[in-house]
Amino acid sequence: MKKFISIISSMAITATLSAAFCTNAADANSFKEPTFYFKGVETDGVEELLSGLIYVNQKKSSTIPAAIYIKDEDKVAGQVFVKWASKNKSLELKNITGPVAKYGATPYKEFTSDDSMNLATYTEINGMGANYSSISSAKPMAYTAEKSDAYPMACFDAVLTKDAACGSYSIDVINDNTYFTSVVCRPTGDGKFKEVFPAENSEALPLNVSDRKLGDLNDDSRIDSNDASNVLKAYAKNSSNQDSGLTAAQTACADVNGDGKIDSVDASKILAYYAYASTTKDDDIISLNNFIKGKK
Ligand SMILES: [Ca+2]
Ligand SMILES: [Ca+2]
Repeated sequence: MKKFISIISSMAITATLSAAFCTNAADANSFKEPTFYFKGVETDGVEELLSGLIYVNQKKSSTIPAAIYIKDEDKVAGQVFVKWASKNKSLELKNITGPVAKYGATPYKEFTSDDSMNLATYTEINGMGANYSSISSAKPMAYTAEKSDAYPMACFDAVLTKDAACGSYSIDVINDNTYFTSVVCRPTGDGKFKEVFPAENSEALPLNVSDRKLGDLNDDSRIDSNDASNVLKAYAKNSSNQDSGLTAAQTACADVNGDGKIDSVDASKILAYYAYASTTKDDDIISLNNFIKGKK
């Protein structure tokens, strides 16, 4: 009889454990998948527009400092393998470093120096990779600050070659063959883990490259109603399925808020800026981009 009771109670324990496991498994499936994104760093000739798009005036600069970040709201990452590339060979990825020297720390406490994660450059695909892999990863890596993206995972330069054409470029998180991006997650803490491949949900870094100032479509060094009217003409043509009539350099500089569209919003921003600049002392005039971003 004693033995019977003992079997019953062990069955009850088993039932309780499997119920607990099911709850955890459901949580594991409902977590927010980690994603990656980039930020460009502003320098002379390199501007981050309102949308996050990077505008490059290639007369002033051909080097765009950039960094890649992980967004991991559920704190599930035990190991991170991220790879990114520029498909256009006229935008070369170079000079990868960890974030410590530039930003003071890494996203994860387990990594304290720029040598403590694996960083790689893959010239054959014009790509790069960072690997945060803790040897004992029975639990998620701990953040250095409050959020996973308080510090970048890696820093690098995107460099335009001398013959780079004006136009749109992009740096993408990739998941091709051996160049895979994955995050090994440990959401339950019970030794079970899950691997996800967040390349498709991650945000690319779009860049527009031109040989002139943002918004200066006719390249006369002034941003005024002529530029606004050129934007409106292009918008009207695009709306009726005609060629915009703009060159690649003009197209790149016409999308002044960087949302991927050339439309009346861009024209009205240019006109508002023209009005502002006409009534402001020369020394006090801020850039069109800062004006659009509301910095005064
Ligand atoms: Ca102009
Ligand atoms: Ca726009």
